[in-house]
Amino acid sequence: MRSLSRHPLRLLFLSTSVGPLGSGLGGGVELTLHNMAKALSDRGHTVQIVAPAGSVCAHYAIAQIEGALQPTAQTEGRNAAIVMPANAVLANMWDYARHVQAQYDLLVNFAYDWLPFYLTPFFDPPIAHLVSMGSLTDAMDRIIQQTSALYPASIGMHSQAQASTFPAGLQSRILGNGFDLSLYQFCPHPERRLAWVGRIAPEKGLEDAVAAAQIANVPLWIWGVMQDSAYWQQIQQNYPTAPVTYAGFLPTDQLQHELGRCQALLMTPHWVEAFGNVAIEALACGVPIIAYRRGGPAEIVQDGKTGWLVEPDSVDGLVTAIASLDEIERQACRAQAEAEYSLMALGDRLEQWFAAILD
Ligand code: HBI
Repeated sequence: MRSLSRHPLRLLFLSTSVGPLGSGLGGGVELTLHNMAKALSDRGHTVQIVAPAGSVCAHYAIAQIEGALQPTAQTEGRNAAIVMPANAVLANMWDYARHVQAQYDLLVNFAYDWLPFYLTPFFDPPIAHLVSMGSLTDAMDRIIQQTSALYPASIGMHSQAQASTFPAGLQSRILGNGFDLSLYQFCPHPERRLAWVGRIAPEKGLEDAVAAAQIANVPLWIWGVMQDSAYWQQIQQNYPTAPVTYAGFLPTDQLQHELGRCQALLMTPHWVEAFGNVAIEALACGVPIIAYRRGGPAEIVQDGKTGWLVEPDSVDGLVTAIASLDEIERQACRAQAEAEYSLMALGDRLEQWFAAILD
């Protein structure tokens, strides 16, 4: 087996199929792929990316593949059949991989789709699968289970909560995530305002944060893609006098500047968030997190030290936590990001994962 420290690996990253890298259509997995490429190339491994045409990812080499984008898994029903559009970019990406596979030690799949899992036994180099969301459909549960049974070390996930949404017995390695913390500035003295960051959509539970801000009478600033404007209109009708400002979608460098000047980040998910990248971005700026005890964020927040964990769906719990923010040291938040979620920490976890697969 190639020992990682002496022999750098030649890695082929196969991106999500729902949109070109840089379009935002791939959501959190775009940031995850970029951070993993940086963590691994920083320590000498070579990374080649395969992604839908029109992709951009810093200075990494990208094979741009034409074809029809995949429908998003989270909009399919639990018992949805597997869909392969004509001239599917997903199929074309894996046909490209078939031709170049001999040049790589390991393939890493970032698509939450049936085909890459099904193809695993047909390829010579091993395939590591980064599963980026919780259980969504029976077909995906089955093929992930079958792949894990054949290749026990091959399934990677972000959090235990995410892994627990899949049928019992599925073996997976919990990777957390990692960020280039030099992009995030620590802010010791915030303004009197709270933050909420994410897609404006029902599963994110924005209405609870608005209700809490109204009761606590603290301004709430909201950043994120306006995915469901009817939902946002409904919130404004239900809370006409709430002290809230919707400030649009910001790229990382501007977001971290605004987020850093907030007293806390409110995380109010009504679904099981696989991880919660924005929680780490907040910690990196010294911003405490107030989150429902649900999903990935519940494994990130150190209750009472880097934020407060609240009874799920309890607005009163959010209000009590807002009143207790002065007990949290902002420096402890930055320290946790550096200890657990740096690119170095992620790189170590990835090398351990790859070594387990290559054994
Ligand atoms: N849906 N079919 C499909 N394939 C993906 O790779 C995919 C998706 N929906 C969302 C998504 N990826 C990413 O935005 C999340 O993994 C973050």
